[in-house]
Amino acid sequence: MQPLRLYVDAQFTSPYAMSVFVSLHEKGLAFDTRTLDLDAAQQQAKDYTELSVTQRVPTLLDGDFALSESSAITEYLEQVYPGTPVYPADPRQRARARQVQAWLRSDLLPIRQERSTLVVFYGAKMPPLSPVAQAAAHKLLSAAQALLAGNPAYLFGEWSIADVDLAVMLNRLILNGDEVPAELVAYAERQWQRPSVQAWVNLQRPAL
Ligand SMILES: N[C@@H](CCC(=O)N[C@@H](CS)C(=O)NCC(=O)O)C(=O)O
Repeated sequence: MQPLRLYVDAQFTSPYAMSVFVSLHEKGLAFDTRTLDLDAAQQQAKDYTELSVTQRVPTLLDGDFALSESSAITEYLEQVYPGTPVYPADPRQRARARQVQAWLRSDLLPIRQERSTLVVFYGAKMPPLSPVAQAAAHKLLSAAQALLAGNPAYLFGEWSIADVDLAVMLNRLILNGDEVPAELVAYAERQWQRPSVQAWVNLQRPAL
């Protein structure tokens, strides 16, 4: 059988590519990785656009089936390779996990702009947050505190892929040295220690 193939960015800084990479690891699925230099617009090359109509990473190739959009990919993996789950089993918890994923991908834009994942994966340091980004950070932190009321180890009882997505967003602030409540720092550190996450964090990155 053909192994799965995952297309990611060459700097391994895409939080969306990371989310799929971690899911594949957690599921113990064999896959190879292909990198695209986004700065050189390789995502617009004809070969790639034939696989990915969105011209973005990640894209998963499973045989002759190519799929983009990270949370669509992880849901596909969950359905087709259910062995080791990356989503909660309970329908309401699973819906909440999807809610967290969708929210992190569609909201909080000022944080994503002012705290790029170069902070997370290259140790970059960015200037203080603008007022609009401070407001977004406040929203992120109060939502995270509400979701993690009582300080559980994970959002939904057991680990799920939503924990990794939330930890990346928190680490945009934490690793820049922005103020984040201690219990959220501890939560993000816990997610970061996971071997599947470390596998992504420790990838050999090209110099900037
Ligand atoms: N909603 C998408 C976002 C994917 C995305 O924005 N990928 C970025 C890298 S982080 C990309 O491919 N950018 C290249 C471009 O926009 O040309 C997902 O979850 O997969």
